[in-house]
Amino acid sequence: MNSMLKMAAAVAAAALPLTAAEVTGKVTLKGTPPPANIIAAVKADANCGKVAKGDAKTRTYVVGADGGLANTIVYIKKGLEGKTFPVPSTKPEIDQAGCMYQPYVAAVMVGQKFDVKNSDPFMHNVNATPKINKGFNFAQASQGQVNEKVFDKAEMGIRFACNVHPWMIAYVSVMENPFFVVTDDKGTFAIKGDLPDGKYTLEAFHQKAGALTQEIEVKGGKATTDFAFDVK
Ligand SMILES: [Cu+2]
Repeated sequence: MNSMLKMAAAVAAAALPLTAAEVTGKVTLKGTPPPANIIAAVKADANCGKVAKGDAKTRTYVVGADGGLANTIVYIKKGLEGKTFPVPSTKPEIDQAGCMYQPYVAAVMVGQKFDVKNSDPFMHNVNATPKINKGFNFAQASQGQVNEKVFDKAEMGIRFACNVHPWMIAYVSVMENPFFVVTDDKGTFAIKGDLPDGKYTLEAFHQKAGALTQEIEVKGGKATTDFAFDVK
């Protein structure tokens, strides 16, 4: 191979990850949601009261100053049928800290392991009640205890609850492909990965506000779109 051909081959190889894509945008909530409630039971509880940091509040709608809606899962819902993708190498953590689940909303891919942790120096109980997947219900008696879990079927909004502290709730969604993300506290999202150019249905899913879909086209690895939910 002459040097020009070698160079051309090297350039082609370097350009190979052409599918590295980014789907970005913002999720907002129109109108004014009901205010978050202070969960007085946290401070009133003999154990929780010792570890609570500030006032624990309900998280039905977590909205930023400009209407940005947090805790919304944005993901590619259609357009990838028949394709398989590797499970993300990251291992999300669902923590119990200050008698609240952190985060309130999480998403994992089918087959992606995640940790359930107890950061508090007393017992919590983790009761996951899926409709499609297999549920589990176990105690985490000691501080720092970690249990690894995995779901093997796609399912949105699996409820996690603690039977010791009834206000402790979290929602975990199990996604079919790795192209998903949970909006941050400004409502923004950026789905990154080896997503081929093409047309897709993008869905924004919020545990209370519901789901909205948009047709998008990823071109040159880029697409951007916004979602606006009504208060429900
Ligand atoms: Cu608990």
